[in-house]
Formats: sequence, C-alpha cells, structure tokens
Amino acid sequence: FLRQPATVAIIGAPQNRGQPYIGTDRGPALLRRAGVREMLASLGWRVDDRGDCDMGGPVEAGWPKNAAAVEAGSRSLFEAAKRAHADGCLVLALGGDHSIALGSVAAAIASRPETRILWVDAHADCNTPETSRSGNMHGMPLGYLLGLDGSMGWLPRLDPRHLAFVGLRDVDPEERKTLRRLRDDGAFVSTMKEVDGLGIGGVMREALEALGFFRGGHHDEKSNKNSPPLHLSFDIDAIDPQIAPATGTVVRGGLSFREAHYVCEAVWETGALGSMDIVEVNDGLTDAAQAQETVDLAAALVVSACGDVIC
Ligand code: 6HN
Ligand code: MN
Ligand code: MN
Ligand code: MN
Repeated sequence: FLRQPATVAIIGAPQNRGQPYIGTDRGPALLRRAGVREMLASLGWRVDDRGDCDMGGPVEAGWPKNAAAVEAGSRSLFEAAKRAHADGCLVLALGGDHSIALGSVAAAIASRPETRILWVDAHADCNTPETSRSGNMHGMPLGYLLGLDGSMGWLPRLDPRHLAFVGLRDVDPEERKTLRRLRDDGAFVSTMKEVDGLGIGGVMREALEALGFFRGGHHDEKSNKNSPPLHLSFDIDAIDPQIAPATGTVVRGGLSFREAHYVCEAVWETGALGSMDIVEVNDGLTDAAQAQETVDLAAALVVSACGDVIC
C-alpha cells in the first residue's frame, strides 16, 4: 500500500436507482465542473479521471427497488475501483447515491482486506431488503457488505470491527437493533449526540483510535506507518441541510461546515487514506444557488480529505 499515492483515480458512479429521485446521477458531472480535478492537481496530485461507470438498467418494480440496476452498477464500479487500487492509486468515487458504496467499499476490501471504513452519514445504511421500510437500496449498502443479507455472492465481507460511524441522527427502528449488535461486535458507533458532547475533535479521535489509527492530531509519517488503509464514505446528508440542502434525505441537526471539514482533515492526517466516496448530491431538489452551494461544499470536502491543510 502506497501511503500517499501520487495519483488519484477518479471514477464517476452516476447512480440514481438506489433512491427515488432523478438528479443524483448528475453528481459526477457537477463535481467535475466544480473543479475537483483542478483543485486536486493544485495540491500536487496526478489526476487520472477514468470517466463514468455504467450504472445498470431501467427502473424496475420489485423489492428492493431497482435491485438489478443497483447491483449491476455497483459491480461495474467494483471492477473499475479494483483496477485503480491495483494501479496504486488513491481511489475517488463520485456518486451517485450511496448504493455505489457496494462497489467502492467492496473494491477497497477486496484489494486490501484490512481496510477500515469511516461512514459519515445522517443514516446508518445497514438495512436489508427484510428490514427496509422504503425498499431503497441506498439505505442498504452496509447491510449487504456486513453479510446481513447474503444475496450478493460477489461481495467480500466487511468485519464490523473495521467500521466506524460518524454523524448518525436518522436511524430506523430495525437499524437501531442492528447498530447495537454491530457495536457489540466491535464497530464504532457514534451519533450527533456524541458530536454535541465531545466535539468533533473528540469524536474523530475516538473513531480513528477505534479503527486502529494513531491518536495524535498531527500528521506524522511514522505514526500510522503500518496501519491499514482508510476508506472514507462521505454522504453529503451528514451535513446540516442549512449548509448542504441539495440532497434527497435531509435531516436537521447535522454537521456544521467546519465539523465536516474537520472530519476530512483528520482523515487526511492519518496518512492512511486509500479511497473515498462522495455521495447523494442532487441538484434537482432545490433552487440553483442551493444546489451549487452543496456541490461546492462536496468538492471542497474531497479536497480537504486529499490534503488541503494549511500547515
Ligand atoms: N442514504 N433509512 C432510510 C431507508 O430508506 O432505508 C434512509 C436511507 C438513506 C440512505 O442517505 O444514503
Ligand atoms: Mn448514506
Ligand atoms: Mn482484522
Ligand atoms: Mn444519508
């Protein structure tokens, strides 16, 4: 594993079949237009934009909804992301709805099984077709990855001890039971209550420590030298809707602008970032100015996680 790979591979995953709205499919194009590639290049990255993956078939009835399109889309991202990992790149997946994490997280684990997953989201996304009330697969990627539903045989299994949640505040009743079980099995589970109580600095210190990273605040080449890679899955709805309104499942009481940046800065300072998703941006649900604000914030967070720290 290259600690700080010189190349970031960008893979678009314009998926909207994991949730009910048109618009998340425009995420990759919006993020590119917002200048993600140029900003990463100005940090010193070589940027290898590998274009967009095919996100699968038409809207279908059935349960879960659009199962074939979501699985096919995630598998094509899985293959593209595995190739980028094999090339030694930092792998950046631009969503798309959060169902794409089926592909991106699976690729990270398949490529490097000790990969740790930091899930930053208002939601726990650990439903299964059985527990889900919506049938929307963007609420299920962790359910499948943790093996709570075994129907996607191609998925590698995510060990709950390798998973940490930050930002939770809208969790279904069945998911609450699942979270308690996951916590018993070694997952780090935190909600907005912990952000209130400990501050985001305290939450991130605990989360990264639980995942096995050095607890120092400052990036130090030696500190996480033999640590596993870290995958950051950032759902834009983790952020408060006053700041990031252009997304499909808005929940009040989210991360502030600075808290969201701090999450990304702390991730960068581990020196272990191996891959990242940015998901659930949807410019079709608000006015244009709100959409642009959300897109620009999403782009800025990617850049933060990729090393945009002042000193
Ligand atoms: N996301 N728990 C709800 C569901 O439909 O399963 C919401 C899921 C939201 C998913 O934001 O990525
Ligand atoms: Mn999500
Ligand atoms: Mn392990
Ligand atoms: Mn969410």
